[in-house]
Amino acid sequence: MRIDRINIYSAQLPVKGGVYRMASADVEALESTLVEIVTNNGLVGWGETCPIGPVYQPHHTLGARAAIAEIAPGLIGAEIASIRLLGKCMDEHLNGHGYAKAAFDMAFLDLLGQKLGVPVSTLLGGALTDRVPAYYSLIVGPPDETARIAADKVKAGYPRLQVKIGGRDLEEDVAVVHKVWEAVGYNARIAVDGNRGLTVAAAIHLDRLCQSIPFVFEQPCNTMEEVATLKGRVTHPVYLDESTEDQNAVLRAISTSIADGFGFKVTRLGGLTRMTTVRDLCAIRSLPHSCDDAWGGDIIAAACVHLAATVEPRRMEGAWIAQEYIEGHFDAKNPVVIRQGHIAVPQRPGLGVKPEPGMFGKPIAIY
Ligand code: 0XW
Ligand code: MG
Repeated sequence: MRIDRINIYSAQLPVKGGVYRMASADVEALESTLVEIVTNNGLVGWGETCPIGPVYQPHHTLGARAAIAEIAPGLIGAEIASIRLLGKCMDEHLNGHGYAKAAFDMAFLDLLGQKLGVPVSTLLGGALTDRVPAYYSLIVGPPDETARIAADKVKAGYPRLQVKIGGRDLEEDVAVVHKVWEAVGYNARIAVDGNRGLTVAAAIHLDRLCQSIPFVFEQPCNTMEEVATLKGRVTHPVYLDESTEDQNAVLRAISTSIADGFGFKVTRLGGLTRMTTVRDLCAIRSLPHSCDDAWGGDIIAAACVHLAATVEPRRMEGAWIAQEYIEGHFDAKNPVVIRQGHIAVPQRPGLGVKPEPGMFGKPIAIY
């Protein structure tokens, strides 16, 4: 089975509700990039990459498309058999740019899964469950309203909440953490996500002013070095998200004990195949982590869920998918959906989702 043609599509994903607000940026609409690989035996595999704007991390839509243009011509004619060989082929055409390579990696696994008749979770080592927990991300907002939404989401079945803070007065951030805790208590686990927006001083103050509330503190400060200085000065466990720029950053964070857990993004780490390495490193040190992506439709959602299914449930912090913030699905027949705060793992061969034919219009590039 060889690669005959690669079609690239663009999909607009406006934010349901108008704006998704984080300390680092407000976003109103995202543009996803879809990779469709057609093989000589007629199989079709899909991949996707969708940075959440140009500021959240050093990724952006046009960057992904430029990287894809470097990589795609070199893949034509390649055999879909060894995922490692295909990864090597991509590296020989472009150094770095894992978030673009991630879309190809998804499509390779989708094709191999279809060829072998197994779901992608099997190719990633095997599912441990057929249903993974999701978590709800509460954007930076007024404390009372945020607490009300938090209570509703826990009632709807979410086992975990992520409360966004940062980019405003410390007083409001402290208030939102207290109000969410009063509203949900032990009925949900809580992560407080600073999205790089707090100074070390602000992070220490927030930690002290919320001392008795059991939450994990996600990416409070901008750099891994700033976060490292929190060790021994804050009482809450500290997780890294944006700082996990690649496998090496994760290795450094684990080996120097900077992080007590992680918010992982599949595309940022370079794709599902590379994620299996950091998943296994985390297993060695009993470190919890999520399996998310920054944004995206059903292709990315399926990728996150397949991976999440292979993580030991006691360390699984949830799969975040953008469903609550986008309208509709790429695959209306077999969508990836959150029900009672959990997501069923697709059981069909490959990723298990297929965008409706023609739904993205004409390709923006063909190789
Ligand atoms: C909640 N997320 C997974 C979605 C947005 O991309 C932000 C991100 C995070 O945890 O920072
Ligand atoms: Mg985060």
